[in-house]
Amino acid sequence: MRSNLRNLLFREKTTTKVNPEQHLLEANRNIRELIEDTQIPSSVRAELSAEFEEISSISDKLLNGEIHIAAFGRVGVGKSSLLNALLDRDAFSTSPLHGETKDEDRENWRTLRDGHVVLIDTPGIDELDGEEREMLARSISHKADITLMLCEGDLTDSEFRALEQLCRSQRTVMLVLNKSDRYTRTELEALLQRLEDRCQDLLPAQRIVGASAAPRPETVIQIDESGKETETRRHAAPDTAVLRERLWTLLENEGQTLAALNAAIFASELDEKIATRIVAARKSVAEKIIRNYCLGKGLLVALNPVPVTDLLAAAGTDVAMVIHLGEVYGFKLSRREASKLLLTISAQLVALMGAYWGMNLVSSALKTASAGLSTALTATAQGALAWYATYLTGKMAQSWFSKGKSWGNAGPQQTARRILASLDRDTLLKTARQDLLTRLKGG
Ligand SMILES: Nc1nc2c(ncn2[C@@H]2O[C@H](COP(=O)(O)OP(=O)(O)O)[C@@H](O)[C@H]2O)c(=O)[nH]1
Ligand SMILES: [Mg+2]
Repeated sequence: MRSNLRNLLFREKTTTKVNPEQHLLEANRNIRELIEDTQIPSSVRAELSAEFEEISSISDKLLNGEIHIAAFGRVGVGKSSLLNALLDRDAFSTSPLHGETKDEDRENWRTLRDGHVVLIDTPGIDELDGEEREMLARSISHKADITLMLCEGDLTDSEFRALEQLCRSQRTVMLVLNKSDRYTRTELEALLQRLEDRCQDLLPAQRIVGASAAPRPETVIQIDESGKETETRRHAAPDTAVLRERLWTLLENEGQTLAALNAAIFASELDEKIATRIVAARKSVAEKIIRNYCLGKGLLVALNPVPVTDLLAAAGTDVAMVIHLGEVYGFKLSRREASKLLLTISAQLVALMGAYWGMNLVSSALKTASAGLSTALTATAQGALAWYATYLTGKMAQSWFSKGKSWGNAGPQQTARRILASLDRDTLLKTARQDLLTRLKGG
């Protein structure tokens, strides 16, 4: 563990119920565990790469003691200008035209005792449609410890919804009424009051502040002794004093606690999300594998005129499929173990579907009798049965692996019944036939 992380763990004392030290430890442990989990096969890792990237970036952020502040809001409300005003330099490009900020952009702001503060600029929310906007809001609130939601007047409906979404994510949000220079003092006070009223269920009043990031130049009229008027334009300095003061107090008092809490919330949300995604990813990879073996075995049976070879080669295919499926669930099976599992599975399937397995054998026998004469159609029908049998075998094996190499409370017989009941046999056989015919016709 790096020393700044250790400092952070033991320095902060809090009176609230949540324990940030605990959260940070937990968050970091969860994050590392997920990254290093060798149980997750590489094919599944590939499907989860975006999530893994997010985890590593938040983990790095924690280790470096970074606190992120992101500006969020409609195009042209002055997000880039406000961050520049905080930085005292023009780091982010601004424009009176729409959509200057295309991607997320970042700059270092200031240094804290045990880390530093990073400012993050984002594209405008109104250039994205509903779903994209929601995704942006979510991804920003994941990464940002403090989100500055900017507006330039009363909130529009979509601004209000975006603010609600941000606040719901349990992170720290400040609402900044920018371009205050455009209002008289009375107007400004009334506007701030209106925002406080509208947002009273979302934000405490001290989290709502006015600012002028890039006020318009002031027109100064001077009258000389002769009574002649001259008009000059005077540069107006940005006013972010209240915002700075509130932000700084927040950072000094709670900065690292916020970062730790944020990481903890992030990690637990991600944990949940990843667990579900891993289950889903394994399922879809397994399904693809099963389908491939179904086709392989179906073709083998359909094309091979010698039934004994059919069966032997087919058994070899099943062993390979079971070993392959095991890998997806993080188990390395020997051929012997795979064969043992296949014996259990086929015993169940034979018991439950005697007729079908019988038919499979009968059609194999038929094929011998009419050696060389079998039409594409009978060959396909036989292949389709082999396809279907492989599918059931694969599903049984998948169920066994997904319960950690066990049949669970249900046992193999119940499992077979459940799988059979959940599948639509006729549709699957039709799929099998089409699958095989496409391949046979295509060469
Ligand atoms: N009057 C006034 N104009 C501002 C203020 N802040 C930004 N602007 C102007 O608003 C326009 C859009 O600013 P920009 O920072 O690019 O907005 P963004 O799209 O939210 O990043 C620019 O022309 C800025 O000069 C302000 O406080 N007062
Ligand atoms: Mg911008």
